[in-house]
Amino acid sequence: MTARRTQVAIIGSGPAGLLLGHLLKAEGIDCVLLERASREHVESRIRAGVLETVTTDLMHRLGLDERMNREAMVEDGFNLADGDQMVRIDIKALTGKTVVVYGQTELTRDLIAAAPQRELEIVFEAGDLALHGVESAHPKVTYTKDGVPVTLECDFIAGCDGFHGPSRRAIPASLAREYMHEYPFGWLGILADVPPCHDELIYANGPRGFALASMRSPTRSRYYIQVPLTEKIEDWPEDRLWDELELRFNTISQHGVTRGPALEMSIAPLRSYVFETMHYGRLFLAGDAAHIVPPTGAKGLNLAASDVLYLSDAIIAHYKRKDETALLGYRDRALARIWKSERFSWSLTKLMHSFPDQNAFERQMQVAEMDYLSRSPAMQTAIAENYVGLPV
Ligand code: RFL
Ligand code: PHB
Repeated sequence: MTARRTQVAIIGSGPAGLLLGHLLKAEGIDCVLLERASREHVESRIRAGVLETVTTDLMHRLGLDERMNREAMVEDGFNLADGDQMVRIDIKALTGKTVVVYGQTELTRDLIAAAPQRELEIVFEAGDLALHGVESAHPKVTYTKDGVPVTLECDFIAGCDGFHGPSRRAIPASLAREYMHEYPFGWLGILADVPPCHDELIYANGPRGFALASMRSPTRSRYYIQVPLTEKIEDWPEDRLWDELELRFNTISQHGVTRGPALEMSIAPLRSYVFETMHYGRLFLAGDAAHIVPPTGAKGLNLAASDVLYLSDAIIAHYKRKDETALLGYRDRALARIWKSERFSWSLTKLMHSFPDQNAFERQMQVAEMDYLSRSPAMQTAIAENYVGLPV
């Protein structure tokens, strides 16, 4: 048995944990990241692609933006299509802001690569992790590393361990409230080294369901289509997916779909979820550990970034100024932004997908909303300001 001590034990090395670790370390606060998966696994997960200013600003603040500045694609707008009708949302003209396309995979790699020089310790393959005494002033995390049991004593635990991690379960059910909304479909994604079909993202609805044309670079495309939850990846040979994407995008895109071998294909279910409370004793939750949004609107990673901005501010105030106000206010500050992102992601999901039990009236509501949107600068502005990210 090994015993160790740190100031902040951070569980999970996804974007939330990695950003938090770097932000605390930059202020001289001691922390250790504990990650169940291997470094290779964490660095190869394909997830988010669109970053708001809150996320890119954190990378600038950390001085870890060099590759991002070079490689990220700045997006001035995106498109919402229904059948052959396409509306461009000019986010730059409407809000003065932009978003960037830079994969979560790349962001994660940059944060992991910078850890040794910043003396940020990441323990990969930390097994059997458990939280203890989170309600006390002396919480602990136990885990095993290479078969050796380790006890890590700390002042605070940051639960950044995603939707399936153990942190949330350390909060007594009697003190928490869960809100869950599940959608009757998932997204099947494909990543391929082919040029994107359009210069900006297209979220497309139609009789065959939702599809998204996204990208990672001028030579790498990311596409998704809506699939029933019963479908498996084996049901989708690559050619079947490319045929479907051609049907959806060839008539509305600038360049048409280019086919190529898949680098990755996966299916993700869509859900909306909020766990209130994000704070119990010395445990604070951030990112997907506390909330999930459906990916329509690209909010998940960016919400993890705003949580971490608030939480790091609060922990820094505790250590530097003995000021507890921000720690006590963390939950409410984070939830105010989370609920607004939940609302936006839910409403865009409802507008852009074909629901299996949708009746003719509900379909007409989508048609009317798209028609209104196409003519109303006010509604386009409302969508644009949510898409670029609400103020932090
Ligand atoms: P993560 O990334 O899930 O990281 C949690 C980490 O905790 C580890 N862990 C444990 N570690 C130790 N012990 C345990 N027992 C553990 N259990 C779990 C896990 O291995 C993992 O490394 O959560 P985090 O950091 O909160 O980050 C959240 C984001 O990853 C997520 O919100 C986004 O990927 C969501 N998302 C998108 N967000 C955007 O902002 N823009 C997008 O364009 C976007 N597209 C997407 C998405 C998510 C998708 N999927 C696959 C769900 C597209 C897709 C398809
Ligand atoms: C992506 O490129 O993976 C992506 C983009 C926008 C979304 C979701 C995912 O809304």
